[in-house]
Parts: sequence; C-alpha cells; structure tokens
Amino acid sequence: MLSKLWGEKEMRILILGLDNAGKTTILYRMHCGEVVTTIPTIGFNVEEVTYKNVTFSVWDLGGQASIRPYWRCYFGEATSALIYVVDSSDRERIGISAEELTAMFEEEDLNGVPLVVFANKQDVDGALTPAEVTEALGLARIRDRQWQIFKTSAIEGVGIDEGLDWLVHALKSK
Ligand SMILES: Nc1nc2c(ncn2[C@@H]2O[C@H](COP(=O)(O)OP(=O)(O)O)[C@@H](O)[C@H]2O)c(=O)[nH]1
Ligand SMILES: [Mg+2]
Repeated sequence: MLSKLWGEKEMRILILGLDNAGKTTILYRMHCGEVVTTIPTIGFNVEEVTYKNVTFSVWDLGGQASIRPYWRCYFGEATSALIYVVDSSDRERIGISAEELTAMFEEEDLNGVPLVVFANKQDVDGALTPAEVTEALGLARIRDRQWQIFKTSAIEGVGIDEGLDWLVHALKSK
C-alpha cells in the first residue's frame, strides 16, 4: 500500500519516539530497502531508508534536549508525516514520551503534519492499552492535524500495515 505514495513529490516521514520503543524494528519490518545509519556531524544517529521519492528517518528522542535546535536544519521543512512510537510496556517513561511528543508539536515545520501513533509492544503482559496511551499523550487535545493511534507489536509484525495504510490515505487527502 506504500506504493500509492510513490510519485514525483519528495516526502520525508519521521519515525520518532524514546529509545527502546521499537522504531528500528518497525523500520526493518517495513521492508522498504536497506537501512542506512548516518551520524551527521551534529552528533546524533539517524537511520534512514529511501525508497523512490519517500525517505523514512528514524530518530531517538529523549536524553539529548540540546540537539533539538539542530535537527530542524537537518530535517528541514520537507516532513510529510510523523510516526510516533511508544513502548506501551514502559509505564515509567510514558510521561517523558508524552513530553517529547508535545515538544515536537511546538516545531513549526511539523504544523499540520499527520500523526500516526504506534502503541507498540502490545504483546507484553500489562502493556498500556491504546486508550491509556491516548490519554497519557493527550491526543484528544490535538486540533490542528489528523491523527490516529494503532496497537502494534513490531516483533510479531502486527498493526504496522494498518497504520501505514491510514497514513497513506491521510497524505493523499491533504
Ligand atoms: N516484546 C516486544 N519487544 C519489542 C517490540 N518492538 C521492539 N521490541 C524490542 O524492544 C527493543 C528495542 O527495539 P528497537 O527497535 O531497537 O527500539 P528503538 O530504540 O526505538 O529503535 C528490542 O529488543 C526489540 O526487539 C514489540 O512489539 N514487542
Ligand atoms: Mg533504534
């Protein structure tokens, strides 16, 4: 279904979340090509897959607040969509994850950009439900962008296609 995005227009889809959320696992699950890890001189790791006109960039949030001014220059205005990955089994850090997402909403370049939240690690006993993740992230307060949450298990390959499918439709309807 990603093939519906292939076209002329350059697109960048950011995959963000705290470390250990499952972002890299999801990137490999998408089978869009070879993952390339770049370490820009500004000093943070970015994993990227480019397939035709679409680039997926994975970046760990948290722990390095000082890099936030730099990543904007790096990613530029070309961000078409945001995929936010949450480790639903990490109740301790869900608050930090929420703060990081809120901080991303402050970025002008991301205004109006559609958001997919993956409530990942649903295979783990005691994981937060999508409703609990929605509540913790304050998603119901979002007014200026399309958003949707999906329950996923990146390890089992569950839920990712559904999320990408929604995203493709959101991008097509913009
Ligand atoms: N149980 C479970 N473990 C997962 C899932 N997704 C990722 N993991 C594991 O969580 C750890 C961190 O995953 P990784 O993709 O490296 O996270 P990243 O830091 O966000 O890129 C790894 O040990 C993964 O195997 C999932 O859906 N369920
Ligand atoms: Mg990673």
